[in-house]
Amino acid sequence: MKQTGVVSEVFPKMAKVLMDGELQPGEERKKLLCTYRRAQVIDQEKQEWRERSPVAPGDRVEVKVLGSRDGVIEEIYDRRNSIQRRAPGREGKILHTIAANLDNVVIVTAYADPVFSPGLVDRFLVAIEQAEIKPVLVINKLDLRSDANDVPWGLYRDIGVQCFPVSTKNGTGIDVLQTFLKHKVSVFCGHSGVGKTSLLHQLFGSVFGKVGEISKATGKGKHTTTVSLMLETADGTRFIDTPGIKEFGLHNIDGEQLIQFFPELYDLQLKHEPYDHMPRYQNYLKIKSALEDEGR
Ligand SMILES: Nc1nc2c(ncn2[C@@H]2O[C@H](COP(=O)(O)OP(=O)(O)OP(=O)(O)O)[C@@H](O)[C@H]2O)c(=O)[nH]1
Ligand SMILES: [Mg+2]
Repeated sequence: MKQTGVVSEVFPKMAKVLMDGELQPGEERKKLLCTYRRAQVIDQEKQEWRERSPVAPGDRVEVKVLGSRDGVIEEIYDRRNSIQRRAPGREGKILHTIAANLDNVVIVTAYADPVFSPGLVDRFLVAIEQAEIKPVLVINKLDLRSDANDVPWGLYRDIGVQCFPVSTKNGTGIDVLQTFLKHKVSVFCGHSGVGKTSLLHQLFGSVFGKVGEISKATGKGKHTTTVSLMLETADGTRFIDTPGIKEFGLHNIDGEQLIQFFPELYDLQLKHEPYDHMPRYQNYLKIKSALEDEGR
């Protein structure tokens, strides 16, 4: 019997699939632990850019059901969109698809602990722009702010990125974000320790997985979440928690094309107006020179 579903978790050689279907009140969605058809893995090896895994969280798949808990992924449907980076620490052209078929990519940052850093945000924004998805920026740990006029995310708000300052500790801003994400599929990404899992505990309304500490020595998180996980609320809202990432390697883009993905700079360039005074100009230059150093 063939049925369809969505990939919720990916393990080496296996994936968990949430099976489609209307649920009765109180009924749990059927989850199957699936292997892939071998041909899918071999197919991939012929491509110029190979994926680290044949499926990603959010992929729509066709499953041959083998029992009440097991199945085989027989087909992977084309993706509506995806967010991808170069797989870190791997030689060659290997891609890591963070998630697929998304309504929102939520970039999670922290006001402090670890300190708000725009480096990763700009790279994410480029990849989100490339994927034609609307970005969302969450600034968590607002309880650590003593000066209400300090708005380090202001430059993103000013270019039209939807910003949500929140605190999972005192509840600030959680309901507004929850309403915004309702009935949609959203992936939560960012550095380790910014509070992605803590935020999802609040949005999801119950606890799963682990929340980690911040290292006193480095001021960074300790990579507590190790596997991405899709959660579904009773009203059909879907969230994907992901492990914290250190870097976001852009792919499929060279130094010359980069400006197109900084819309506020690109607009000025097209009008032959100067843009080197814009707030993100230095960030743009940094990424451009990094791409050129890689020979792109
Ligand atoms: N002060 C403060 N601390 C918070 C807040 N939200 C989360 N934390 C703390 O931040 C630390 C890291 O939280 P996690 O939810 O594990 O962070 P994460 O982004 O999921 O980290 P990884 O799974 O490693 O990527 C924990 O000690 C949380 O208690 C907040 O709003 N304010
Ligand atoms: Mg986590």
